[in-house]
Amino acid sequence: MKVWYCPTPEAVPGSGHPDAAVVIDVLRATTTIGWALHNGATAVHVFADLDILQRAATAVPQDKRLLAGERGGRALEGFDLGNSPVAVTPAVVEGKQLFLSTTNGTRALERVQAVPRVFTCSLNNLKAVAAQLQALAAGHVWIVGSGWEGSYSLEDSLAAGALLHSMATTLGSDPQSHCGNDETTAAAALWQVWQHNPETCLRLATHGQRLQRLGNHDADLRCCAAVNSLTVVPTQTSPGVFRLV
Ligand code: 3SL
Repeated sequence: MKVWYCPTPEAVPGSGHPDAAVVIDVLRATTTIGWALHNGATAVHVFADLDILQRAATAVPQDKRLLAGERGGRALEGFDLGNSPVAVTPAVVEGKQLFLSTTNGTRALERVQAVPRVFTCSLNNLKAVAAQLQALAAGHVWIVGSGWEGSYSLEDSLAAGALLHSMATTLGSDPQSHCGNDETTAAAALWQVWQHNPETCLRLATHGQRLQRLGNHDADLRCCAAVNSLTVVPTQTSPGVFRLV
């Protein structure tokens, strides 16, 4: 299995035919998607564009849908939820479809919508995603970081490296043997630096600092840093729609 890490949606190649794409937005979109589905949401629909989200949501009865999202880390006016993984509790999301738009994560998901298999990953579900890729016998995998408005983000690269290590452990192989580009090799090295304290890395990252400036995000940071706290693999079942299959 060869892995190409693209640190931002903009870095995703315009051509190429991977077997699977794994999208990461540790802070916080793919962490929130994982927890929402784990806690009983029936689907998460992702959108870069808010008007399209609003129109699509009207197809689902009001008592069965929740609008969720943020811009710049702040919850959106008129929406039911922001983008906090600790807010998508069973009491809030069970039996509901989420319509989610975030600054970077949902844009990254849109960028790879046409890849045959698309999964979301965070530090919470590394093992589960690695096992899924192994089961697929995927030969060519893109890992896509969400970054921040087109720039590199430390926390997504940390998780990309962690996923590479998890895949190598699952396959019983050397992580370096799976690296398709230098970005993947660098991500793998990052994980070796912070594997014993990923929350420190999340707090150092510029977006971790942004969240801390916006208010108390301790619970979110703790949740986002919890390695393998989930066993779910959010899977794209139709363009822009993620479910557990
Ligand atoms: O950038 C994104 O897509 C978000 O996950 C950012 S935030 O953590 O919700 O502010």
